[in-house]
Amino acid sequence: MTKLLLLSAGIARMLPDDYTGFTFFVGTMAMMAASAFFFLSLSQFDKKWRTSVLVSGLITFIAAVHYFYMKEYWGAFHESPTFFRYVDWILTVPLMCVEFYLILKFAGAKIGLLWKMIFLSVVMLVTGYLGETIFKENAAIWGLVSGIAYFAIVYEIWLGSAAKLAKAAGGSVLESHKLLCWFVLVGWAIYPLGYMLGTDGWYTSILGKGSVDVVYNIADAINKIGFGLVVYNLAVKSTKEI
Ligand SMILES: *C/C=C(C)/C=C/C=C(C)/C=C/C1=C(C)CCCC1(C)C
Repeated sequence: MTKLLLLSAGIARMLPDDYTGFTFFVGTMAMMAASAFFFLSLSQFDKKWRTSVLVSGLITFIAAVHYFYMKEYWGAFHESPTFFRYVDWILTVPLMCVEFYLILKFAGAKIGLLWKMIFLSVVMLVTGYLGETIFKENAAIWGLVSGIAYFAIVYEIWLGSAAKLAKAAGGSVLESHKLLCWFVLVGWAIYPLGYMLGTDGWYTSILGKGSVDVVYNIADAINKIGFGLVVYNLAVKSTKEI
C-alpha cells in the first residue's frame, strides 16, 4: 500500500522542471516505439538478416522494460536507479556485441571474437557498477579500469580482428561495421562523461556535478536505437541486393 502511494506520488511529482523524469518518460516511449518498429519489420527481410534485426528489437525491448521501472523508481524516490540501469546494460551491451558478430559471421568471424567482446563488456560494466555503488570513494580508479576495457573493445573493432574481417567482407557489411564503430567510439564515450558527473574524483573540480541520468538516458537513446537502425539498414540493403 505504501509502495502504491509512493508510486502515485511519484507520477504527481513529474513536474515540468524534472528533466530527469522527462527523459526517463520519453526514453520509455522511444524504446517501445523502436521495438515495435524492428519487430514488425522482420518478415520483410531475407532469413540471413532476420536474426540481426530481431536482436536490434530485443535490445530496445529490454531497455523499454527497464526504462519503465527506472521511470517509476525515479518518480517514487528521486534517486538514480543505478541497479536497474546496470542490469539493463549487462543484458543489452553483450547483445550489441552479438550484432557485431552476426554481421561479420558471413565474413568468417569465429565465436571466439564474440566471447572476447562479451568478456570485455562485462569487465567494463561490472567495474563501472562497483565504482558507482560499493566503492564510491575510489570511483576514479574503478572508472579507469572500466575505461581500459572500453578501449580494448574500441581497439578490437577499429583495428583488431573484427576490423580485418569487415575489410575482407567489403560492400555494405564494411559500411555498416564502420558506422557501428563510430557509435562505439563517439556514442559510448558519452557514458564515462555521465559517470564523472555522478561520482567524485580528480575530474570533479573540472566538470562539477551533474545529472548522471539525463546523460545516460540521452546516450541510451542514441546508441540503442541508432545501432538498431544501422543493422536495419544493412538488412534492407542486403535483401534488395539478392
Ligand atoms: C545500451 C547501453 C550501452 C551501450 C551502455 C554502454 C555503457 C558504457 C560504454 C559504459 C562505460 C563506462 C566507462 C567507459 C567508464 C566509467 C564507467 C562506465 C560503465 C559508465
